[in-house]
Formats: sequence, C-alpha cells, structure tokens
Amino acid sequence: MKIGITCYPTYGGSGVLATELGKALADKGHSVHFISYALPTRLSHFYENIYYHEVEFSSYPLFEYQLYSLSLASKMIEVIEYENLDLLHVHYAIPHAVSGFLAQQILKKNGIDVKMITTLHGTDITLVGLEPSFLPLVKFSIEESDGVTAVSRFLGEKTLTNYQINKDIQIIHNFVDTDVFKPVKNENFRKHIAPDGEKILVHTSNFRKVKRVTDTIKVLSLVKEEIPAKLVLVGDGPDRSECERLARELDLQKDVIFLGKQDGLVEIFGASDLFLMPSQSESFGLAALEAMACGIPAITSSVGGLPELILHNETGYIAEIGDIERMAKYAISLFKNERKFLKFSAKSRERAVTAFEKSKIIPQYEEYYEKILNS
Ligand code: GMT
Repeated sequence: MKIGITCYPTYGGSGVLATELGKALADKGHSVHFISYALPTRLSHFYENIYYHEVEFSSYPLFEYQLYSLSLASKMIEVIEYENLDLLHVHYAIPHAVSGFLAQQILKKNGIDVKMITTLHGTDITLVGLEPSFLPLVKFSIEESDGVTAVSRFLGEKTLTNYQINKDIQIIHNFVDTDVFKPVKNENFRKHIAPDGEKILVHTSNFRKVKRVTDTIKVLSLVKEEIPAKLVLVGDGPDRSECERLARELDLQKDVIFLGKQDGLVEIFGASDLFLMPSQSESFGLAALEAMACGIPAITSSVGGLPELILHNETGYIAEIGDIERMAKYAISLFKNERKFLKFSAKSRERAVTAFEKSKIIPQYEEYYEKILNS
C-alpha cells in the first residue's frame, strides 16, 4: 500500500505515534510518505520505504501570517498525484484533516479519488478543537473523513458527545515497540544523577499547561520528606520556566534535573524508578506506556484514557488531578516496599507487551486501511 502520513513533526505524542506507525508500516513493506513542515523527530536515520516531503512556506509581502494549512493542502495534492498514493492518514485533526479534505476535493476534479483517515489524538478534541472558532471545522473534518480512529475509548466517546457527531470511530490504542523500549540498567547515568542511591522519579512531556509538570516537582518535595529522591524532567515547552522557578522556590534546584528534549528515552528510563504523569487531560498517555515497557511503574492522574492503560495497584497508581499528597504517598509506598516495587515493575512490562505491543496494534491499522479502501 502507498500511504501518505501527515503529523506534527515536533516533540509530542501524536507526532511520535504517527512516526512509529509509519516506521512499522514501512517495515512491513508499505511505502510511507511523510508530509510535514519538518522531519518528524523519531525519523532519525534512513529507513527503507520511507519518504519525506517537506511543506514549503511561500512568503509574499501581503501574507502577514504563514498560510500553512493551504501550503500543506498543496503539498498533499502534489504527493498524492505524483506518488499515486492509495490513502492519506492524517494525525491530529487541526489543521491536517481540513487540509486533507481540501486536497481530496481538488483531486476529485482531476478524477483522483483518494481516501482520508483521521486519527484523533487528544487536545485536538478535548481542548483546542472546542474553541468556538475551531469547533465547526473540527466537526466538519471528522464528519467528512472516510475513516476516523481515536487512541482510546475515552477519546472516541468524547468526540461523539462534544461534537454531536454520529459516526463510527475505530478505537486503536497507542502502541510501543517492546524490543526497543525494554528494561535496561543504566548505572552510569543513575550514579551521575543520584550519587547517593536516591530514588529517581521521571517525567517526559512537551511542558504544556495540560501536563501539570509543576505537580511532579511538588510530588518530589513530599517524597523527599521521607525518602531521598531526585526528579528527572525530559522535554521542553511553555511551562519550563515556571517549573524552574518552582524548583528554586522549594530549594530543589539540585534535585530536579532538567534534561531538555532528548532522544535517548530508553537510556533515561534505564536509570529511573518511577514515572509521573499528573496531567489535567490525557487521552492515552503514550509516554507512560513507553516507560512501562521499560519496566517503570507509573503514577498518573485519573483522567481521560489513562485508566485504559494503567492498572491501579498493579502497574502503578491513579489519583485525582492535583492530588499531590496521594501521588507522593503512592510513590513512597512503592519505594519502601522493594517486593511490591518489583512486582509492579514486572507487571508494567507485561502489560505493555501483552496489550500494547506494536505487533498487536499495527495489524489493526492495516485492517482498518483495507476496510476504508474497500468501502
Ligand atoms: O496534546 C495532544 O493532544 C497532542 C498529542 C501530542 O502531540 O502531544 O498528545 C496526545 O496524543 C498522544 C498519542 O496518541 C497520546 O498518548 C496523549 O495522551 C495525547 N495527549 C493528551 O491528550 C494531552
């Protein structure tokens, strides 16, 4: 199959998922054409069957703002026509599904009928998409997509109710490559971060408000009242300065290590004990899944699709949004009981392998592609 994939190329779950999907499909012999404004972060080296088409920005004195959605639609048309694509799969509704729809309509006039599948990832439905100016566009583009998938049951249901849409939405959970994300021991990094054997909490995100990264620092502060611990923060984004300010205010600047954006997540998880995801809203929690595959239990908020991933009291714990005390209590209970911690760690890995391994989820996408192409 020849598939066009459009996603955000930046540090974020939807782009990561789309890129991993493209890589997995290419491994299975499909031709995958990424169409985006930059090379997706996880396309770090050459992969057979993967092609990249960069959206060019046209600058003209009259255009005070970049016309990205239109440039994207133009590039989609060009690639679909030239490469003879069977299918366009867009990730994150805004603006990708709208650009895709436009491309489809224009191609139809040239006698080319290409199907479009939209995968809904999270804030495209739960936050940005609900802004009054975007809502009609999101609703329209979902209704007009030939197929729609959502990354959790929660997100599928939210889409139908929030946008009053009557459509079949296929639920396909996030996945992880458990041959890549696996338990490893990174003693060097552990010693570097925690020279006195402190426990290591870890969080990775794009530091947006919705991630509540400051909560991870507050949790660390409470954990430290009972157990020596450090917090490793991976990623960057608008809330990073606020986090740095809070770490200084709580006198934790030596205990909170800001690594910024990093590719080597497996190595970082290999030196970590516990993953924190205290999000305000989280449609699935791909980063938590990747940590679990590395044998790292996760403590998360109880929002969105997280209960579809985390087995409370088995692979980690779930607490109410903002319940810092409870999250800290859970962390301390795991750190104080080595047997329980090891059990949670093994169960986390097992859950990643049995329920969300790449080889189980990719065929679901392939079957869905076939279904839409034959519809
Ligand atoms: O924030 C988003 O909705 C965008 C997206 C991203 O690019 O960071 O994240 C979402 O997609 C991931 C992959 O499907 C999910 O695992 C994340 O839970 C989801 N993030 C949120 O819902 C906040």
